[in-house]
Amino acid sequence: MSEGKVALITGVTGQDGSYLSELLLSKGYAVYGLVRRTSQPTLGRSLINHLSENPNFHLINGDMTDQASLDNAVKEVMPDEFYNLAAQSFVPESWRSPLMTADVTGMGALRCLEAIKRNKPECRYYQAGSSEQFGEVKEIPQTEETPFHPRSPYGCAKVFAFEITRNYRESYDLFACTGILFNHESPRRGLEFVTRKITMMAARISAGFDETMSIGNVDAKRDWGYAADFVEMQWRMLQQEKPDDFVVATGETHSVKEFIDLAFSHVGMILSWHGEGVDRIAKDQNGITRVVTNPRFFRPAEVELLIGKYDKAEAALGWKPGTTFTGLVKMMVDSDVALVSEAKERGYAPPKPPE
Ligand code: NAP
Ligand code: G4F
Repeated sequence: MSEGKVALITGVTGQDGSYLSELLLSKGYAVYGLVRRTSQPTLGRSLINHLSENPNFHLINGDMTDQASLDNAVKEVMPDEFYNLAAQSFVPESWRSPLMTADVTGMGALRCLEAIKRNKPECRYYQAGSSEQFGEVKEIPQTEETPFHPRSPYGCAKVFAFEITRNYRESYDLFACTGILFNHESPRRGLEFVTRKITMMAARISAGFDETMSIGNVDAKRDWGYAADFVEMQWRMLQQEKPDDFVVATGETHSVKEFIDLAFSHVGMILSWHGEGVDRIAKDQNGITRVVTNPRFFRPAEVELLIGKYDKAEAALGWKPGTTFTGLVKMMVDSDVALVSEAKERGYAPPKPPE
């Protein structure tokens, strides 16, 4: 059914881009990934290194901030489907670099839509929306009908991208959809995000590379799913008869503290928590402090609670999440334990989350 289709993916070097490329290649697509030029070869490309020998996988140069490069990419590739996954996607960075975030994450979506409108209007477009659009949530759980109240420049940029995608659908009859995706994680998640930071630090601490982990707000709650499950829904959204927007979530919420407890217990450390606020710490069963709170990781405005309802996705597209919270945490810890032990055996330093 998908045989012979051509897909263009922005953000191909990221977590979702790598899983989506694998999925589309397995369905017989020719996949073109947009990459930005860097002065040095970057390790960031490593998530797609394993695809480089696949004759159906190609890279094309371009940048989300440059309309001409997106126009050229569409003209050259003439895609049947365009997945816009590129973004400045780290929420704290969006307060440090709000204009760049608005440009890449918000205006970038508009540039993609313009490139399609001008060069291949029948191309189907997927926009990577975010549960950060809900921010200070107006109802629990959040659905496609829940009003937005973003809490960061990143969230604001994603709201703009969502609205302009809907507007281009309504104005120009483009087949353009947004998936409002809740947090999704994997062993390929960037080390700066809290889940991967926790799993890598649990692995490093258990192997003796570090003694403690510094953390921010452990009371924040997220609806965490598995990235490989979620990219399946990105593809399904472009296979439906009419374009529409969907929440993609697991329907469960867990705190950062729960994630830490589970990850550390998986490497044999049973934590007990002491103190409040910035004095909060966690000790292991031997009385050694393993987690300390660092105000540096608190945000100017927090999203305290996210939990999504994926009923529409299940009813219309038959999608539901396949991986449990516990399964996800253990998968990520096991992967980082393997990475750390390989580094130890071969005598090099394992990767460390940014401080
Ligand atoms: P990610 O790992 O941070 O990947 C972001 C991608 O965007 C990278 O490939 C990056 O390329 C690319 N990019 C950044 N700036 C660019 C620019 N100026 N021009 C071209 N490419 C640029 O993100 P992810 O977790 O895979 O998420 C994919 C998308 O879903 C993002 O839009 C994110 O905001 C959204 N989202 C993610 C989640 C989640 O929980 N993961 C939830 C909701 C929505 P480089 O390698 O060159 O940096
Ligand atoms: O892992 P996070 O940085 O992800 P966040 O902010 O929820 O954003 C991710 O999910 C969004 C979907 O809702 C995406 F759109 C976005 O691109 C990104 O993928 O933080 C999760 C929570 C926050 O409440 C944060 O305050 O963890 C809390 N946290 C506590 N300590 C920490 C830390 N976050 C990070 N990154 N580092 C900490 O030390």
